[in-house]
Amino acid sequence: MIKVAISATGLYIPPYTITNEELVESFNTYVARYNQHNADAIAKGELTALAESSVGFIEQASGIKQRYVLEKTGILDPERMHPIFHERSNEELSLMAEISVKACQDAMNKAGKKPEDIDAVICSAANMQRAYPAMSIEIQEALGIKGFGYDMNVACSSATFGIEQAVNAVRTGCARAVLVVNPEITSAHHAWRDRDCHFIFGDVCTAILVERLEDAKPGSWEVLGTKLATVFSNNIRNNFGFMNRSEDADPDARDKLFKQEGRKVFKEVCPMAAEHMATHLESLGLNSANDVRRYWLHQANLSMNQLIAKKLLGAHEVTSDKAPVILDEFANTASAGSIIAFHRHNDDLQQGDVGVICSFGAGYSIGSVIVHKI
Ligand code: CO8
Repeated sequence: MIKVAISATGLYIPPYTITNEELVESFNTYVARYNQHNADAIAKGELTALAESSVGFIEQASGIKQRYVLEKTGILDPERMHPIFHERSNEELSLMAEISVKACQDAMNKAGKKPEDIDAVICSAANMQRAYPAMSIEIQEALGIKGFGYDMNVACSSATFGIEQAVNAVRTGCARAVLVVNPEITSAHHAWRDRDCHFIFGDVCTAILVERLEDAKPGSWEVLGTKLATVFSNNIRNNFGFMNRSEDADPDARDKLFKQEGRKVFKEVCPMAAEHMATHLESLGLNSANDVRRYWLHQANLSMNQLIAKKLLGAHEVTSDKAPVILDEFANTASAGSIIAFHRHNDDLQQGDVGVICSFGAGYSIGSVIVHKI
């Protein structure tokens, strides 16, 4: 079997930030207007008054301080509360492909690779902009890459699941090098009017270049193993889909956007993720507390990551050196979170160091990638 490495990652950061203060001000204006508009019905007990959000709650409950977005005026407009994107013609590059190309070019430049060195593109994200043609094929064409492309979606675990497919393609000789790209335009399918979750998400795009170890530069990361797991759960769900029209469903109903039981997710996913990584490490003869230099974890909630890392390390405290945090700056970026953590925090490690990239989220789905610096 051919040995495989992650030789570079790329990151595209959208142009706008929304701070918690800006978000809460807009949300609370929406709440005040709603309550005023419905004052009679609320007084009669026919409707429940909406409650305000608060910056203090958001930071204490999640660790998120701001998020990047591709468009901010529509999100912050209390009459709209979702981004304004202009429909593009079929002749123009789609928005999802545009940000993907930028992240892929960043990864290719870092690895010193040209389009002719790459044989496949996997576009793996929590939502696709359209049904077909596959986003990956448009990205492949825009980058000038030959070979093949396909799309996949495993929500927050899309990137790690995509890495496993890329690793297998290179390992078995199907491709010399594969780009995995994760365009996460979460702002377009987020429930910005829901107090329980309006602060959670941000937009971003990450890319990962997977290639033969023998072709990778020193400083790349050999993939020692990948492990995927899924267990069905309705606790994170979005019912938007192509059947909605034929079901005569309301396209604006609350269940057609991201929805979650945050507490249940927290309680159920933390032990599953810790157990998953510990077992995966053990299968390679590695110990989760002593042999791992760094954990690049999915970025949904700061306390969640601290709890998982404490279990793995058997420690009372977890430093950002052991489990770096990027969600304060980016919020939850679905599948891209653990890849941003890896992208931002792997250069300082030494040859021989072992690390784990791990995602966990809707499905439930968990994916871990154990790597070793060459
Ligand atoms: N402001 C002020 N107070 C609030 C707010 C708010 N915004 N929201 C809730 N509260 C109040 C509640 O009313 C409650 O009050 P009371 O105690 O009086 O009833 C109190 O705060 C506590 O509420 P919660 O129990 O809901 O708060 P938690 O401490 O559990 O924190 C979190 C909520 C932050 C959501 C937390 O549960 C969490 O992060 N859980 C993990 C979630 C997670 O990991 N989800 C993964 C989803 S991501 C994924 O899989 C990708 C999906 C695809 C991408 C979709 C893109 C759009």
